[in-house]
Amino acid sequence: MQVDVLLGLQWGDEGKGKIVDVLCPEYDLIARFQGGPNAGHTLEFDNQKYILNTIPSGIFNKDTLNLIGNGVVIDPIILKRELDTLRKHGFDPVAAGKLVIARKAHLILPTHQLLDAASESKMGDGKIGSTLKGIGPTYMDKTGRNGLRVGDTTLPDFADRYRRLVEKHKSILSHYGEIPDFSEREQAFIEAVEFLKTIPHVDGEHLVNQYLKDGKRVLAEGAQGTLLDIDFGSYPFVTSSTTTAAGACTGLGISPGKVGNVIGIFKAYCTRVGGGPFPTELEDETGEKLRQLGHEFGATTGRPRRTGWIDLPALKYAIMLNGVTELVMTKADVLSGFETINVCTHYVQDGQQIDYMPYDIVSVKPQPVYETLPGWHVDLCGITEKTQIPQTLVDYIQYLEQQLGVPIKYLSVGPDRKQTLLLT
Ligand code: 2SA
Ligand code: GDP
Ligand code: MG
Repeated sequence: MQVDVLLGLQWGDEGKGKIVDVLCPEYDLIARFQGGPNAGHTLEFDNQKYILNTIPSGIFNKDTLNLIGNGVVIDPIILKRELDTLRKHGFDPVAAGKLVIARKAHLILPTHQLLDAASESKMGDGKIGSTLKGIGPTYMDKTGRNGLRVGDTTLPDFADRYRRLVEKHKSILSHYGEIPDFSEREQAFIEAVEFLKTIPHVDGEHLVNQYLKDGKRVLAEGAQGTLLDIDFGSYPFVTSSTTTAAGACTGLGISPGKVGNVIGIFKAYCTRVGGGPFPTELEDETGEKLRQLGHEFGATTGRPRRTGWIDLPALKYAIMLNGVTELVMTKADVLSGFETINVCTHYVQDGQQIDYMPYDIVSVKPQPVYETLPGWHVDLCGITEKTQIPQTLVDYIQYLEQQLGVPIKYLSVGPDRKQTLLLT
């Protein structure tokens, strides 16, 4: 058996949570492979909306096990809060034995968040627009070989290790100015670490590989999106993890040969939250209309998302980097309110047409070249059959498939899990 990988092809928030929830009955294990509580994965069913930050999106399916992989960074306080909220809604994945954590996943400390905020406060216009969850500093400690891991929490000297790392952070923070009081958050952290011990810790790499050996089906769940990848995103306006398919290998402990289908998700238009280049951004009434109709506000921070038209050079790049084998298009319903739809087919830079994202995209700002296509003026929210899809949307799908060279397998026409159509 192989691991299928599901990930975002744009700047995140493509609807990964919803689609994992739709697909998870086909899988025995859902494994998150990178990112942390910067992510907000939204799921809707039975008139209820859930936002998951750290917990994989297979959690509502009673037959699926969920693994928080070694590539994820975990804030125990946020994870505890997520589980408390689920419990209030009648779901207790820990009691049900449906949630396990990789011992090798790194921990976000309260001081990582302070470092994140301190770093952003000094960036001026170059601010990344981080979610301030401490993601960057935690991955820095991981690669700097200073980090604390989930498995460390059960060691007798965990308190000493914690203290040593906090002291290091304090000495860095002192260069930024006065260190804010974090005693309350530290207390919450200590309590949440005790709680973390009640969730089974596993060697995730053995678990995933054993599942494959046993012929079980595994889906790796990505967070953020390809254009936020630490290597291939619009650096430095990126997150601090590998958001591409390669991240599933390092973030779970599987070999490249064990990667099966790569399911790439994209919105029928495009959004970005945080700083950085966005060639097709619409900073006008049309952009505002997209934001309002698409409810484009950060699932974790509530920040308004920047909006724009779909960007084919960016999508082609993402498909190449990930080896995407099938596509899912979400939020087609949001475009129902538009007379015509623009598709960016190329950019113009220094008077030349280019069809790729240039290295200096951050400073040079390539101009998008659009093809205008007719819209569909049909409310899609209630459609349940492929045959009900309006012809202009069928044409849009076929146009994208032809441009991108990969079939669109699912079409999502609303936030609810039922609002999903199988196309192929
Ligand atoms: P960070 O916090 O260090 O990872 O931020 C670095 C950049 O990555 C962006 N980023 C995101 N972009 C889209 N969605 C994300 N999750 C939330 C959501 C975002 C929110 O689901 O809506 O609520 O604001 C996410 N997480 C990180 C971030 O904006 C920076 O540009
Ligand atoms: P993720 O981070 O990729 O899981 O996406 P988010 O949950 O951050 O953002 C996607 C938003 O779009 C959420 O509010 C979803 O409920 C919503 N959504 C997902 N698919 C669709 C769709 O096809 N149509 C509409 N209108 N909303 C959708
Ligand atoms: Mg999101």
